[in-house]
Amino acid sequence: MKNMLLTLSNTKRKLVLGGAVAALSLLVSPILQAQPYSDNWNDGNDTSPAWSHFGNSTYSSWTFPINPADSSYAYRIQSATPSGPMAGSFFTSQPNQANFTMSVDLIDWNADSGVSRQVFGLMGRANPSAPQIPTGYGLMVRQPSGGPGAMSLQINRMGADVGGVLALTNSGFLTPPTPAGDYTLVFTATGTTLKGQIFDKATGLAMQLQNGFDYLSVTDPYPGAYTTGAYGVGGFLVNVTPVDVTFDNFVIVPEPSALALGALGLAGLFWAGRRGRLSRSGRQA
Ligand SMILES: [Ca+2]
Ligand SMILES: [Ca+2]
Repeated sequence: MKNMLLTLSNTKRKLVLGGAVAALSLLVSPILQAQPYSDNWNDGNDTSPAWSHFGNSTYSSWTFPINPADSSYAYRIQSATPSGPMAGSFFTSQPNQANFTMSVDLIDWNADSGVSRQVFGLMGRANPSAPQIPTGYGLMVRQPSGGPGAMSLQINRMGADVGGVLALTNSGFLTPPTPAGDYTLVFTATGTTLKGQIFDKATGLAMQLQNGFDYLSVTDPYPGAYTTGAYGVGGFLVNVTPVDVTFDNFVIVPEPSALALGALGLAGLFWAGRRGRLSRSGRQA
C-alpha cells in the first residue's frame, strides 16, 4: 500500500466556472434531462449538500478555509502521517452516476514534496464502501518526491486489485502547477472512455502536457471496468506522507453533452479529444 499513491490536482478557472455554474443552472435545467449538481462550500459546511467522509477520522480533517480568489469558503482535506491510505469526500446527496463531466477548482496544496508526496483530485464511478480503499476512477495530480518538475496528471484506477491507485495513463507538465496559481480539473467519463484536463485559471487554457497534448484519454484495460458509482474529491497518501489539498467549486453534470460543456466553458475538452484521435490516426486535424 505504500508505493501506490499518486496525486491529482486541478483547476483554477475560478472566474470562468463561477459564472458558468450560474449559467449552467439557468441553461441546462429546463433543456436537458441532465441536471448539474454543485457545491461551492460558501456556507462553510459539507453537510448541505451532504458529503460523506472517507478516511481515518482521528488523523484526517475536513475544514473550510477562505479561497483568496473570491473570499468564499473552500474545502480543505488533510490526513496526517499515521492515517491512510486516503482522505476524501463523496457527494452523497445525489444519485450515483455512470457518464459525467465533473470539475473542481484546485486552489492550494502542500507543495513540499519532501514532506507531502500526495495524489489528489476528482473521483468518479467510485464505491466508497469497498474494503481498504474506494474503487473507481480518479483524475488526479501527483506530487512525487522529485519536486515540481516531477509532477504529473493522471487518470487512475483505484482498488485493491491494482494495489491501491494505478495510473492508467499519465503525463508530466510542460509547466507544473503551483499552489500560487489556481486550476480547474475536468474529468469526463463516457462509456469506457475517460478523459481529463487541468485548466490554468490565469489563462483559461488547458495546461500543456509532455505527451504533446493538453489532455489525457484512456480506456480502462482491466477486467471489471467500473460502470457507475459515487463521485467526489480527495487525496491519497504516498509513502505515508500527509495529504493536504484545498478544493472549491465542485460541479458534476450527468450525461455530458455539448450544451452542458458549452455552458461550463468546457467545449474545448471534446475538441481536443477529436484533434487527438485525428493525430493518432495519422490524418491532419
Ligand atoms: Ca467557495
Ligand atoms: Ca455546504
